[in-house]
Amino acid sequence: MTSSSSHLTLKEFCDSNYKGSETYDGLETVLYGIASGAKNLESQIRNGNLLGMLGATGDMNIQGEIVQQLDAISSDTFVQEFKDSKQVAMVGCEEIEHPVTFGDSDQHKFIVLMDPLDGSSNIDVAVSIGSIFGIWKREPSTPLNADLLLRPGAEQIGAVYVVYGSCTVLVIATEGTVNEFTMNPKDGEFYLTSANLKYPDKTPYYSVNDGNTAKWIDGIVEAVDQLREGRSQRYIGSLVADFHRNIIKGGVFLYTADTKNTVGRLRLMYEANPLGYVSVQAGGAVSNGIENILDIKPVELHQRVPLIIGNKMLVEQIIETVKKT
Ligand code: P6P
Repeated sequence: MTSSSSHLTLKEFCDSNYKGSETYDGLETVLYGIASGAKNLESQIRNGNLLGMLGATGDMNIQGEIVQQLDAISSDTFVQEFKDSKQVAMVGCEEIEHPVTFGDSDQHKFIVLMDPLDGSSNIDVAVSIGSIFGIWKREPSTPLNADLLLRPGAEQIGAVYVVYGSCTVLVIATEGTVNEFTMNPKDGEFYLTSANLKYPDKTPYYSVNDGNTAKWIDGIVEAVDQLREGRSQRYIGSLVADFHRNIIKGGVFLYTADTKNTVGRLRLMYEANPLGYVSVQAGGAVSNGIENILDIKPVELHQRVPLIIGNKMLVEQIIETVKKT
């Protein structure tokens, strides 16, 4: 059995991959902040039941959703980590209506868009949830305004997600490479467990909420019927966990527009863009059914988008089927 000592730590990985890089200079501090926040949250999630931290706060967020206690805690945790990093100029967050700004010095080189806790409906039933981050660069002296947040996903320089599941994994994507780290509960350190992740050719799973069938357009009904042939349906209800299973085992996730969610349910800036960036760096694809989501010019921080993401062959198959129907 390999011990943690046989795996690179997150710091060792960052030292060997980002040191001396102009693009990634300072990124390691942002990543350490995400890892620190994830370690903190992991403990609160696992003990939430015992500490009375489950359930709602009674507040409503900008999405019109009831805010769970752990939603608020996760948002506060990562906002503080990014402020303390002194590398992040501005954060856009699912739980916060307006952008949070930290500083406009030349050192504040990054912009982060985040869903601090994805899968809220699963928090109090002991099912996997996660955190999602998209990272863009800020050139020195660029003014901190909404336009600085509203850039296409293709301009990201990195993306990160965390899954608080049977173990806690932190996955980092930068240009051309996706790397998975796993937290050792004994020392709270993240160790490299899968280097250069790529989607497998096999696609045993498809992930969709079948309960929406009556609301789909005909093309999607046909496309999902095709996916059913020779595959198993897996739907966790936490996008980030479904996404991680698909990138490891092979498959596709779709949450398209329907008669109720006419522009889709999931959010462009801090769900589709970061995970879309990871998907593409792992050899996959991401689409709204018409175009590559990473090419969309955003107009609003909390805008929603139809999402088809995963194995490239399956994403393209779904798009072609919809076009023909
Ligand atoms: P539904 C969780 O609330 C979330 O934003 C995603 O993580 C998840 O994939 C989706 O919504 C689930 O939505 O309508 O199937 O419950």
